[in-house]
Amino acid sequence: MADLLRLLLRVAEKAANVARVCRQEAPLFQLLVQEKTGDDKNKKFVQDFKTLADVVIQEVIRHDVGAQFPEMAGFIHGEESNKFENGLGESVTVTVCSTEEETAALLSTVLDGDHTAASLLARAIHQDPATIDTSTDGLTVPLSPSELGIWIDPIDATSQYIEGREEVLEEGHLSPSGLHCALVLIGVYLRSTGEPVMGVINQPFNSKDPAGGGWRGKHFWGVSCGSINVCSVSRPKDGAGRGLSVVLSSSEKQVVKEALTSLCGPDKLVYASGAGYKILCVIQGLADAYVLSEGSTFKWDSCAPHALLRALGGGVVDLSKTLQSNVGPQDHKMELTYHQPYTECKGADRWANHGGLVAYRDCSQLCSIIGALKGKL
Ligand code: 2IP
Ligand code: CA
Repeated sequence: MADLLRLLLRVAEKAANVARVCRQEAPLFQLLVQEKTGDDKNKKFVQDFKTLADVVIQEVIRHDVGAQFPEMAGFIHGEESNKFENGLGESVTVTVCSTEEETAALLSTVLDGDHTAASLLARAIHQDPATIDTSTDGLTVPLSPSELGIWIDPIDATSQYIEGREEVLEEGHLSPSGLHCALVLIGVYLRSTGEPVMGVINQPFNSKDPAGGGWRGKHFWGVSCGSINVCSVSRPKDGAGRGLSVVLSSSEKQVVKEALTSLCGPDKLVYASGAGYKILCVIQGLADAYVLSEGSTFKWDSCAPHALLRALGGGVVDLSKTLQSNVGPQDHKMELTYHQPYTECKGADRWANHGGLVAYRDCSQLCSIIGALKGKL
């Protein structure tokens, strides 16, 4: 299934391109950042353009994967539904058509006849992405498409994507908010066990071309299946004596912040936006762990980066399950899985990571964190 990895890298690059085009092309950008004001008849649509951008990206991925691997077509899930209502109250299902013109015509019905915006979006959808260096030569992945399912988060950290602040990234440093927190996440899991086995992360706004050529993206990938553990990011060096650093959501509970301050020291707690970006910080060694005590992330947020962490020898555990259990946190049963919904919940909540999570690279660090939080939540 190295073919699947190469396809996901290509399609994630196409998705990143759509995300960039929506910010770069004035007619699309205006829709993206437009405030809902007045009683415009397009009000419903206008406030939802960001959702349309998400839906379009998700459909591009679903379309391209389904076309090459038809066995996977019924098992490609995402954050968004592709049903849309336009300003006239008509319901439209957004799909990728076989030609750019047909896609433009369909998008135009959702965009209430804005042909310029529809054509720009359709062009980005049908354009082949630039070839990316994947360095996956020689990789064999012993999996077949009929065993696999996919979770897509078309744009994680949407609020940062819309706000669009441009931060200058310093090598080796985590930057808490800004466009670079927005990520395209595609995770692959085993249908039988729910284990994440492959992940692709594309960061559409990684660096700005100094010559004025716009934003350049960056991609990361990992495969973890049986004895095969390969990741495009090399395992960060263990900084013995450096102290444990933890990244948190700024809305994290005080009790968690206090317990972790006692464990790590106050200057080792850092805050960042985006669930996917926080796990990416752990993957890159910009933080040692990400702790979240709320059930505010979903399978599409964690599946892809979880696969990369597994490939590096780490993982993502269910925090509340781990705190309640008598076996050690390193027990593999504590890891998040991706195949079964919470049947007692409705809508998106069926796929929430209800127990919170801890993303880690190193098991002994996970144990210290669990020890510090035990009895506190
Ligand atoms: C969100 C996004 C948020 C995150 C939340 C995710 O996904 O990543 O930033 O909250 O958990 O579900 P926080 O930044 O506080 O960790 P989306 O942007 O796709 O809705
Ligand atoms: Ca998300």
